[in-house]
Amino acid sequence: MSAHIVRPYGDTTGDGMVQLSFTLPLPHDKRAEGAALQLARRMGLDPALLVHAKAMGPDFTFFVVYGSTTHLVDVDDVHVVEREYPLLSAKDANLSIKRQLRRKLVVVGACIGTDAHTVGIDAILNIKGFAGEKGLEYYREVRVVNLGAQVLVPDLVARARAEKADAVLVSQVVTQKDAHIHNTTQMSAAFREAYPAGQVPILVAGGPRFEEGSEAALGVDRIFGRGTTPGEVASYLVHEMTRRKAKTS
Ligand code: B12
Repeated sequence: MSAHIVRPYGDTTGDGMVQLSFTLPLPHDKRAEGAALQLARRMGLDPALLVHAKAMGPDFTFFVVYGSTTHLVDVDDVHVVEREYPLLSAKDANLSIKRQLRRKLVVVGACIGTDAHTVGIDAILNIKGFAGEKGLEYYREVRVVNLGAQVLVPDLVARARAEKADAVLVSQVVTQKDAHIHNTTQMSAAFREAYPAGQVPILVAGGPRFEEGSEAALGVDRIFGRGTTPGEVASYLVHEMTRRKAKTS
């Protein structure tokens, strides 16, 4: 096997073992267990072992299946989105903002829609920060307006205008029925409608389950995913601010 072709690993290197969990809309019985194994085999697990099955009410069953996948991954075929801007210290980010804007950079943040998961956006914005890095409130040249949870898009747009926001940061953690996609698309469309072309604030969406590289489809400038740190976001904002300034001057 070439070094660039890999398989998952359980007991022995290359044995292909993976664990998978899912729910079927069937009452828990032998037929449901057979259906779970059939699905696992069709997904490329062979042999597939049913290691857990539990009734979830009278009509559904939750399964855990362990098995060897027949699929391989070619690592040379994996495409990664690389960060295209340098990571700045808080001091350098502040200096750059001061030199270019001669005022504070205004950042408005919120969890939009019905989403009440504020821990992620707070990790980026609150002075306390995340993973040993201080949040944007710590940056002397950044003014943060954190609107908290369950903010409606029209309210976010109105507040962004009132605060003269340079950047709008929204968080979406709940992905049920693609809520994160619908809410973000609705948000970006509302900003494009409310602002003249070329004057829309920097639009940033973040959350653990956004697809990398889906900025264009969502109408935002940048997406940040799992494990993002405040320094990465501050560095991006400075980068994008600089790019926009260069374009207009
Ligand atoms: C804490 C929590 C809650 C708390 C939230 C408290 C709060 N004030 O935030 C409470 C108890 C309220 C809650 C409620 C619910 N929750 Co909840 N919750 C969680 C939990 C356990 C942790 C989330 C978290 O805080 N992570 C830590 C932060 C730091 O990580 P993060 O959000 O990913 O943020 C990082 C990055 O994504 C990124 N980021 C995030 N946002 C942004 C924004 C910007 C601009 C940027 C740059 C970066 C960025 O940076 C952050 C730092 O790296 C997760 C499960 C899990 N382990 O993830 C479930 C989870 C998110 N919840 C879930 C669900 C279903 C719910 C409820 C619907 C449950 C219910 N039936 O009532 C409700 C919904 C409430 C609502 N209206 O939104 C599901 C979502 C499933 C899905 N597919 O959508 C999860 C995944 C649990 C699960 N496995 O089922 N929840």
